[in-house]
Amino acid sequence: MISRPTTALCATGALVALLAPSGGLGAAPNVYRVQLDGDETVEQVRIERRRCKDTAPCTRVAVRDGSRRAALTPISQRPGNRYNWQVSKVQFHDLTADGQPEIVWTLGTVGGTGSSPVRTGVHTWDGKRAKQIFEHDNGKAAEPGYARVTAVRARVLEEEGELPELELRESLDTPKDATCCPSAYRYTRYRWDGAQLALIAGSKRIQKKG
Ligand SMILES: [Ca+2]
Repeated sequence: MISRPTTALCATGALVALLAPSGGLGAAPNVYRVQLDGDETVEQVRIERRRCKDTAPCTRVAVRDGSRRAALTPISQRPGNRYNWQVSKVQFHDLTADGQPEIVWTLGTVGGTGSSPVRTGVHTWDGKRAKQIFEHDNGKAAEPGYARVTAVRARVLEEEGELPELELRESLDTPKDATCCPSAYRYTRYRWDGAQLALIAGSKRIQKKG
């Protein structure tokens, strides 16, 4: 069982820091140069801005590999919601243990609050096409005793000799809680099973805040 980030996680973080993102979208970089498939060409993972009627930018994650381009994430939340997405975080971790990193992304709602939709996903890129191996939407099935699920944080736990694990932390609110300050967190962990990042049996735990 992995309970905390290790030295290996630090090494991965250093790799991403060397990718020298350029440009800017507010404070966030809009282009990461990263080797995703192991061939000679280094890919670009871009946070692309798209037209929308919101006052803040609507953005998506896309890959450029030579002449190939692929959008990984949507702009609109329709048909489920009338809102639009904004990329809030992009991370690179080798979750499938094939020696090449995957793209771990988190989307927030444009102009959203703490209770607005958040989506977390993971894509692989093999040089020809993207394949989504994980998706999670917040707001699903609050535990008994809690009214709602709000914020989500994703991080990757790595340990020498083990498959990395994607850990999600969701906020569990009671009716009295402001969305800033949940009463508890729900943790779940996911691991590559050869086809997708699957929920690790028994990994769910509820941690009440003291
Ligand atoms: Ca490449």
